[in-house]
Amino acid sequence: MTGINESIKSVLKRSHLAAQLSKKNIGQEIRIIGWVEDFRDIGKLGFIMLRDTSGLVQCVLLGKILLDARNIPRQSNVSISGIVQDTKSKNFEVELKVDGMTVLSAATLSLPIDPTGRVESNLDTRLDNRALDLRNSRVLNIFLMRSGILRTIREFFFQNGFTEVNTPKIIGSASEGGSNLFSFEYFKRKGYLAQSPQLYKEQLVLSLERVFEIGPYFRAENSHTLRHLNEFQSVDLEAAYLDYSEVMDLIEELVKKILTFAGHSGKTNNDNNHIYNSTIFDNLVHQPFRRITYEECIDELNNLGERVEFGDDLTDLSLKKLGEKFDKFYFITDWPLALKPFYIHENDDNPLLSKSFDLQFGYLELVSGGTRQHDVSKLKARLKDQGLSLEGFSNHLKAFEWGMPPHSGCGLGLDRLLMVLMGENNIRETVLYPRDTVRISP
Ligand code: AMO
Repeated sequence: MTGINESIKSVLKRSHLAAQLSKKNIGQEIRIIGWVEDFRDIGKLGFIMLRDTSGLVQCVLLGKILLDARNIPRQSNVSISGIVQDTKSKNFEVELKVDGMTVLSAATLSLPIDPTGRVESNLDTRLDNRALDLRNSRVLNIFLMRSGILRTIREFFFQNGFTEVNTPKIIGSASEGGSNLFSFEYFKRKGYLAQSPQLYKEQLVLSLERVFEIGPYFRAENSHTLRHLNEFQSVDLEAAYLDYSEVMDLIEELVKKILTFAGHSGKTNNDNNHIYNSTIFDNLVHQPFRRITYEECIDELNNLGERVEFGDDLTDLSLKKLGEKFDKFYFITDWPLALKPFYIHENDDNPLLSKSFDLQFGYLELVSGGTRQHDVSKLKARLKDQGLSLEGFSNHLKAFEWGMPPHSGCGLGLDRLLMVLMGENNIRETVLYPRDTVRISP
């Protein structure tokens, strides 16, 4: 850093993160930097609980430093030096006997939420103050886990010969059909926010064969549920020469890799405030996910007293019942073609069915995908059947006349997967700055 004198420069250089301290460090002079989570004053002695992204350190204060500490508001950002010593505390392996302390940035005295969670705030207030909310270790852990999962997903795709791509989110016509498109004025014409990268990822298979994209979907749906957002992140894959059952194999392997990562990453910080429940998930890594056809689901639902006919979409209630019956991860395969978007391939033996699947976790749909229609005349017929204009899709359709390989793919809702893994029942908990029908800021 330029323009900063040596002493300031040195207080910005931490020697350790909280979670790195152990008995091995006893007797060493170290420096840690973080925020004051708590301060306990018992007269001649005081304790600061200092938090950084890795966890907590107990800091012991005496004399002049203790007097100074009395004026530091909680959540202030401070740099502390001291000697590591043994501790009587049950919660820590060691503690820090402080010999120097610099307030890098003081917090205001009245904060809008209490990041320790001792004073509870409702979700809306927490989201209105999200940056501060992330100082709560339970909340922070969701996003540390999310970042680790993203790395795991990328590694998986690279190991399997996929190329990462970024497709435009400002587009000139619908990617999924339907009406749930956000539109806006784009230099005197209409622009839309992409509902998914569906058309682009299929076109890219023409030359790249295997692509994946991790990016936002925008859906102008007026849904008010715990599992829908208007902007969410999806992990999309598209691969030449695979059919939908092989895509199911891939996605099953990916989910198991994520479970293995989450199980191993265990506690992401040192204060036990971790909410990934490995006891639920560890066993699932060794079992195949069940694959149940749509028609079997219909039979099952009728057995359970629901009146559902072939061709009906599965309602929330039906999915809840199936979720109770099948539990955890399972695929629902071979949906009626009429329920699926225009780009899904029909079943070779029964044109009323499709080569498609959803991956469920209980009632919650996590992934949707299938074998794609790559015969351009059939694709055109499907677009017409669904009332979509061929002109709007002309750019897309021409790629299918240039030797498009047969291909399959799917999209996985990342925020929903995080909900499942972290035991959250509201998708807003797993997104830093969620966008729903009423929330557009911060
Ligand atoms: P679909 O529309 O099913 O498929 O979306 C894929 C996955 O995204 C998640 N998801 C959502 N998450 C949060 N809020 C929402 N409003 C929301 N809607 C969907 C779900 C879902 O399974 N193009 C296809 C994918 C493909 O076939 O490749 C598609 O968009 O977890």
